Order: sequence, then C-alpha cells, then structure tokens
Amino acid sequence: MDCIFCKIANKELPAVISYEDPDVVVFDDLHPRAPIHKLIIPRKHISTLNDLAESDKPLAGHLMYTAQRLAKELGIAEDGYRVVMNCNAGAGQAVFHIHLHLLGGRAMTWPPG
Ligand code: DGP
Repeated sequence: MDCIFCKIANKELPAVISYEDPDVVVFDDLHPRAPIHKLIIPRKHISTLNDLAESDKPLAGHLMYTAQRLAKELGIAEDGYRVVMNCNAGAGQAVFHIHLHLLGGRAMTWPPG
C-alpha cells in the first residue's frame, strides 16, 4: 500500500519517533504548527475516521490515551493542549491514514477556523 504513514510505521521512511508499541506509533509532524506537534497513528491502516469499525473502538481509545499520556510526559498537560483528527479533505485531511494531532507549547485560540 502506498501510504506514507504506513511506511513511517514500518521504518521505510524516516521520522522522529517519540513512542511506539505494537499498535501505535508517535512521531513529529513534518510541518509543526506549534512548539510541540506530534502525530499519533495506529499501525493498522484506516483511511479516515469514517472507516473506523466497531472492532477498532479499543484502538481509538488507545490513540486518545496515548495523547494524554504524552501530553503529561511533555509537560503541556497543565497549561493545555489540543488533540485534533481531521476527517476528509473538507476538514483539511491530507494524509489518508488516521492520525491524532497533539499540539501544545503555545496559547491556542478557539474556534480554530
Ligand atoms: P492532516 O492534514 O490532518 O492529514 O495532517 C497531515 C499532517 O502530516 C500534516 O500536518 C503534515 C504531516 N506530514 C505529511 N507528510 C509527512 C511526512 O512525510 N512525515 C511527517 N513526519 N509528517 C508528515
């Protein structure tokens, strides 16, 4: 499959990986929008949030739990951070392998626009 995030998870493409386990990989975003900008992906290829199956519910929870655990480890949990998943091109999704953006280290406005 020609998916850049599958290739990063399989170490066929380089990335600055900060965490990995049998189900999840975390690496720095190539175009960071904040001092801390991590991408949290499942190893399993799922194209969009719309493609999440009921059997993927534990995996989705694992992604979210990884985000809060990393936020604490990185020291941004108390000040605040943002976790985002874009779904489809209309919402800005550019890479069609689901990923959570973990953004922190600066003040953020709401709504994001
Ligand atoms: P999204 O727009 O939600 O699909 O976010 C995709 C993000 O992926 C975007 O912030 C830039 C990042 N990205 C794209 N290609 C690469 C890559 O080859 N390596 C890394 N580390 N990040 C990438």
